[in-house]
Amino acid sequence: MTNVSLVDLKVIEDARGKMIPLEYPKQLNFPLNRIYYIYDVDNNQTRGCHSHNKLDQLLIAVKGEVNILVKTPFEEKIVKLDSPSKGLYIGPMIWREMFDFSEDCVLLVLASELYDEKDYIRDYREYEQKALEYFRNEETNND
Ligand code: T46
Repeated sequence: MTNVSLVDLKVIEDARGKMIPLEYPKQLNFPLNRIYYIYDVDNNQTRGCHSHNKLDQLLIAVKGEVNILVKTPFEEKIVKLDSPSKGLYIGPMIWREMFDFSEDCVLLVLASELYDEKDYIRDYREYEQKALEYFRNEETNND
């Protein structure tokens, strides 16, 4: 799916346990400017329900599990994040919804930009219009 990919993160393991380093540009495809983490979310809550104009993000359930719906006007899928070694890259113009958080879930998010409310598209109709234009331009640029 355009601007979405599930990444297997390389685990460094020895007798003392496991570690996953994330470094730009080796394992991260964008320079990191912000991290945040989401936790203590009730199982009946849905978060997200928006898109970003520009932002690149990598989502990792460092503990527990959560489902992520990623959607464009043309396709959608649900990705289960249930391991600290799975990362979900979400680029620009992807609608996302996070739901079915396990009680112990800690969702870590690495982001390419500082927080900017102006980058959010929180209305689905507005998203759809902008996304149709964005993906049309992407197609033209890739011809
Ligand atoms: C995203 C998904 C995966 C800040 O002040 N700074 C921040 O860096 C962030 C992320 C949020 N906030 C404020 C803005 C809101 O007043 O925290 C409040 C909750 O944010 P929001 O409702 O946008 O949270 P989610 O879980 O719906 O979405 C978040 C990110 O905002 C979003 O970029 O892609 O996680």
